[in-house]
Amino acid sequence: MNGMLGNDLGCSMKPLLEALRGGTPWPPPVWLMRQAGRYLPEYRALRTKAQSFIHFCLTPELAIEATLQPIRRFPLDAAILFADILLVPHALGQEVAFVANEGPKLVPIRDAAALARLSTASFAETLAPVMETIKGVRAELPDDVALIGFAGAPWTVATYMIEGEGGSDFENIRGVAYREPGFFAALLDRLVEATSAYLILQGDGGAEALQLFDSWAGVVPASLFESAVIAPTARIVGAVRAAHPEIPIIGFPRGAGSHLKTYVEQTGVDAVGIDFMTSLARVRNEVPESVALQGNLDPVLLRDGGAAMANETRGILASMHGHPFIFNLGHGVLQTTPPEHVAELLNLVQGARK
Ligand code: 1CP
Repeated sequence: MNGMLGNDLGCSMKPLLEALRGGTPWPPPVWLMRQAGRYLPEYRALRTKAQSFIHFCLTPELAIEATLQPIRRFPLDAAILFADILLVPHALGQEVAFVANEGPKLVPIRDAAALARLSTASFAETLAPVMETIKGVRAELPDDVALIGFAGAPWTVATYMIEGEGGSDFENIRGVAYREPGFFAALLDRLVEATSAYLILQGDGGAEALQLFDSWAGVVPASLFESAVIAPTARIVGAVRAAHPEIPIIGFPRGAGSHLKTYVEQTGVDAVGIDFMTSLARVRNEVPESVALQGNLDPVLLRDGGAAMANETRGILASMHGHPFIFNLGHGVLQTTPPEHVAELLNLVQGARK
């Protein structure tokens, strides 16, 4: 969509949606990946009310509150649904647990028999509370704050499903992807279908933009990037757009590096999240003028605050003025981040000169 349209409608449209539609509101809209979570004391207090992390995500009263906590504290332009990418394997019947201080643990799926045991029979029912959360958040959000829904992209979700945990070296998934292409393609197919259905439900519930997190796109072997990242993402974008043509889709292929341009061209995403290893100014020259860019302050700079954060923030703003842009981090907020640094960052971004 063209930038003029976004600018003309700017006064009535939420700034995040204006940028996602190709407009260039300035100062740019800003939100932060992982803006809810353990760096906030009020989150840590709320978290003690649920016996497990999955229960927490699937209890609308708690998930609504967790989604709204950063919005109450900071003048952000978007809320992101409080949930997790691993709710999809959970809803397909894979055993998923979150172990305190260790992260996710799953009973791994590495062959066709294990894959065949997954089922969509109770998928929509299991995830129905997420739709209640979306409705509840929408009812409470200020008029100019947009609600972003999300899911993990198939490759990234498959890494957890096959490895059985986070923080691995990805040797199992790479081995399986090369050695058993039929099984691997079948797993990605299941995930394309489930993820499309889940995102469509989020759109039905009232999500105003959707982000696909491909956090581990950086470890995909080059010869598999097309089949493991681009094609599944393009299918999801197509399915979601057919159901909800009005909802913009943000892709975040973290670590995609030299594949980024192809990713944008071939998946059809409306916007792309840029990691902190990649130069925004360079990507700006490579992608169509209508594709919004989102990113890419190093979360370490937010943790540390001060002059280094201010300098880098000014550089990012200078390089993106005049292009559809959403200020964000290059990955999620670190747990050790002092909340005051978020306020400091928002002051810098929102004080940017017109
Ligand atoms: O006990 C706790 O509080 C658990 C910590 C936690 C939180 C707060 C996890 C476990 N997930 C979440 C919420 C979450 N996860 C959100 C909503 C909050 C927000 O963004 O404000 C979102 C968008 C996610 C997405 C997510 N989960 C991603 C993609 C983003 C990224 O960081 O790359 C990934 C990879 C996960 C898996 C996951 N869930 C939780 C952990 C500790 C992990 C990562 C494990 C690993 O490093 O491999």
